[in-house]
Amino acid sequence: MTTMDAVELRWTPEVKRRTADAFARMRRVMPEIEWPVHAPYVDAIREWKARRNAVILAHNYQTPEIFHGVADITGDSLALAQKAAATDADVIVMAETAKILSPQKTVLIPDLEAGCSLAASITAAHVRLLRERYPDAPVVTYVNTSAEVKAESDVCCTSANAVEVVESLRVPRVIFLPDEYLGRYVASQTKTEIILWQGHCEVHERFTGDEIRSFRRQHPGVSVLAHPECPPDVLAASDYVGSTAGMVRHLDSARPSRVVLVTECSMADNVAVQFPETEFVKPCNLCPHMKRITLPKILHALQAMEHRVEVEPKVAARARRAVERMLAVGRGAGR
Ligand code: CIZ
Repeated sequence: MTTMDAVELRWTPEVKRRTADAFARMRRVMPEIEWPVHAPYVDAIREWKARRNAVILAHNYQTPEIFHGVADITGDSLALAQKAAATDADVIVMAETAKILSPQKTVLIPDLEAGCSLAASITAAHVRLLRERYPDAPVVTYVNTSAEVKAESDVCCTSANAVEVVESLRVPRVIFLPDEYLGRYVASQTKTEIILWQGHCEVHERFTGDEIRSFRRQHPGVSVLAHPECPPDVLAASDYVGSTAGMVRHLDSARPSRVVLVTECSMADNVAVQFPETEFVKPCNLCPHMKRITLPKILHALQAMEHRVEVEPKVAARARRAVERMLAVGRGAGR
């Protein structure tokens, strides 16, 4: 890096002024005293994004300073995949699926250790064994998996379109990987037989039905929105079940005065900004992997152009077919 490239990370009146728009968006969820810590990074990242012609993707689970401060594309995995495939930026920060869809682009991940318990629960060899065991059943794979696992699959899905993807295949049974609870939820919504795998999201599997009943006792009138990666007793105790995008749509139409989002903790902070009249009760199960992604690491990724996501071209081509089949199904009913 040349001296001209060096970024001074100081809280100055100019930084305050240049980042005022971002703070205005998140003032409901971030104490003012915290902003001077984040603002110099937000300011520097914005500058480096312009230099690199880069876009930053942020899932609904990223922290508010990333989601509202520096992200260009936000939402659930389906929205991120759709929009990342369409961007004309040269550099995309975050997400292997972006590299699968746009192999010619530079895709950076700010922390190589930012994994996922679902992705870690299954390998390509497992998928091949399942295919041998159930040769008539196509494989539907959640996006939270490795490129190698996607490459062994017929089609991918997200929480928002899992039911629609399964039904689009028009077959009596499918293998559904790797989230057992999402698979059980899909089974409850379709006549297609679902062959399950026992992968779990470490954030969602921790919620219990008792916890939901306790939220209701402590916060009378609370509306409970649960993610389908939660265990069945949690879903049974909830008022609404849906993906993060589905939760936002539900909030928009139902406008509850008090709500608990039974999902990753940052989601409530990110959407609270959009629904100022709603009180958000926060159960706060944090994803330790998502939380490895921080503003200083994003800045470093853009400056050093690392860590570059590489997917072996043959694997990427097969994985791309599965992701594109999902994109062709789209959002369906939008759960
Ligand atoms: O589909 C996704 O993005 C995931 C993993 C959860 C959700 O509901 O957004």
